[in-house]
Amino acid sequence: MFKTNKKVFEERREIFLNKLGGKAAIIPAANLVKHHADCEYPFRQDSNFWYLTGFDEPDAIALFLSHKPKGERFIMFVAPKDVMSEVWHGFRWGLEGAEKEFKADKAHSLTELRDLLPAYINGSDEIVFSIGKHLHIEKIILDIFSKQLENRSRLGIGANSIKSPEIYLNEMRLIKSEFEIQRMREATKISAEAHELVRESISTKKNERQIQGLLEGFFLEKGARGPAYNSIVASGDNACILHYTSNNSPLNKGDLLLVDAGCALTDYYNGDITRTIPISGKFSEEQKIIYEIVLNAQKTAIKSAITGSNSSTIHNVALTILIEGLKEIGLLSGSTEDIIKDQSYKHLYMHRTGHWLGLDVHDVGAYRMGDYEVPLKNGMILTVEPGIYISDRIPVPEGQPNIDEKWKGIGIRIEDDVLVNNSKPEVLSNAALKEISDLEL
Ligand SMILES: [Mn+2]
Repeated sequence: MFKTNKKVFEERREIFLNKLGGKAAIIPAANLVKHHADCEYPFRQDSNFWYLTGFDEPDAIALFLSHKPKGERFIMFVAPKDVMSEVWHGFRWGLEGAEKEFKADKAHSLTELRDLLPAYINGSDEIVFSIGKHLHIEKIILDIFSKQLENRSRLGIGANSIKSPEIYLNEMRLIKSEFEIQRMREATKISAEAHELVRESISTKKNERQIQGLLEGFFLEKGARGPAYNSIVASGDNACILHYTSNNSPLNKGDLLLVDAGCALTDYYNGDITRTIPISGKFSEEQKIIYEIVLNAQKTAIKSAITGSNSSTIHNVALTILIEGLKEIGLLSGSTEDIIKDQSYKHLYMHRTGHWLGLDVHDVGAYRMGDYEVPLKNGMILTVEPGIYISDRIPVPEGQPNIDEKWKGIGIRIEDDVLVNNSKPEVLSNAALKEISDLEL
């Protein structure tokens, strides 16, 4: 029964309705997903639905009717109150709660959707609905749309297309409001503290799973909903598997431990932090050399996360430093320009340097459109996460040096969450230390 700041959601709906300008939007909540037999995964609300309603129940449908007069524009279809269902599955707000607490202009039972939807949508210029994502109600909406198309040729009214709500919502969600920035500070603070706890406790832990337990237990203890994504706890060579989540290997003293983990708050704002630390409390010579290259790339890339810059610039800043560092120790050869052009670094660095962060871990919003790079603006939050992964899984590209055994099994990534703020990027996750002197005992 999560209550939240109603004003925030009201303001967002107002902006969204203005953007819709005559269109009718249908935004469905998430559904429960089966884990096995009759057990479900923990419920995770749809981010767009949450962003506009703050309503945390499955299956609901929200309508945004910008073609209707004020007071008839925000309609919710929800599960009605039901004593027996609530005894089994928990509290529901019901129709009255949807109107009183969540400020719906009108709430209906979900069972009425099919009958009432056509009249609500009638008179709008266009229907706004995400095709392919909500198959359980897509047929109802397509039926209404095709009837309207038929009528349109006779009556001259009715929707003439279906548009994606992402056009409007991605743009809104990409820039974080003051309220959202506060929530992101909280999510990144708890996430950063969890990484500190891992470093402080590592000498008492014997395997990756215990580290995962420590992290995720800490998230819950601090009142978060849980991990924002499957925590990656990867020791030694496991760190070269980018999305390693088995987390079941023993911790060996001479290895590094890469932890990529963050919490999700009860209102779904996420942290996303990676730290790589020596399990024994001391880097080997080779580990330290690679770590210094990645750290230098990461810190320099963060400095370029300023207003007017863009995500490709940040990536290229990091990439150039990684390549030059790898050239110096004989793991790459040739001109940096050619290496970038031929992508002959990709056996050592195979991902981009960051992504937007917010209600989704890989948050919504374009990075570029064709050749146009989306410029960074104040209030955007992104991760900066370069890495180097040395293994023999990917063949060395022609013309590049073979990898000496002494480097193999080193996987390092350093990731922070950065708020764009004029020329002074703010590292939200800076409570998680990353200097070599901080990581060594
Ligand atoms: Mn990330």
